[in-house]
Amino acid sequence: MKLYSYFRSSAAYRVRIALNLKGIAYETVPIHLIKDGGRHRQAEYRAVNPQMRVPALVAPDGELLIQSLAIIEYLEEIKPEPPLLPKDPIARAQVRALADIVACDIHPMNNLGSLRYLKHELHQEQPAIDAWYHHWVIDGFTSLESLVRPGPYSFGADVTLADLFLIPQVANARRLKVPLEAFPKIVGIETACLRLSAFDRARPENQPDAE
Ligand SMILES: N[C@@H](CCC(=O)N[C@@H](CS)C(=O)NCC(=O)O)C(=O)O
Repeated sequence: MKLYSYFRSSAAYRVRIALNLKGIAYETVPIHLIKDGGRHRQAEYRAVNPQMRVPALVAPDGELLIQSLAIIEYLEEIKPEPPLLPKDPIARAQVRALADIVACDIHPMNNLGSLRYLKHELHQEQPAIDAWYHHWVIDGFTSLESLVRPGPYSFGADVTLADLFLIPQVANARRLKVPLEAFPKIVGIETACLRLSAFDRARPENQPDAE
């Protein structure tokens, strides 16, 4: 498989963890989100993914898949082991809810395009943009800190979809210097996950395009 990725993209990081956990070999195609005004916005990548975002995955039959959750669900369907969701329907919905807090409520507020809009179209200064970023991470993490199960992972003894979404968001929060002292459970989950090779190999600093 071929993964269009950027080392710092938390959405691509989710997919990298899933590919590693499932033991699926893949080739990284780096798309630099900053250089040349963002290479994801240039015609060559727009022809690949009209949404002009990463990640995008080329499946073995050549079909292109976009959106990290859709890609991860595809990987789960073609390679169910190890499972990323529990068997019980209620538990599955609860795990998905944890992942959705990151995917739907934190990340869209803070992704590159949203922050660029605040800066270039709404003419906000960097301190205001940083405050916006911190606000949405703290808001989401406050909910997650109450909702996660006794560890070591977000939903208990097994790694789930919830961890694939949480750990990349924590990495971004650290990079943007969001204080994490109020979130000891989340930090504990991060420590447990990063001990696993599948998570460690997916980290931004371990990518071929890392700077
Ligand atoms: N919901 C999408 C989000 C994808 C996304 O926003 N990716 C970011 C990098 S983490 C991106 O490509 N941003 C480019 C931009 O906003 O211009 C997913 O889960 O795949």
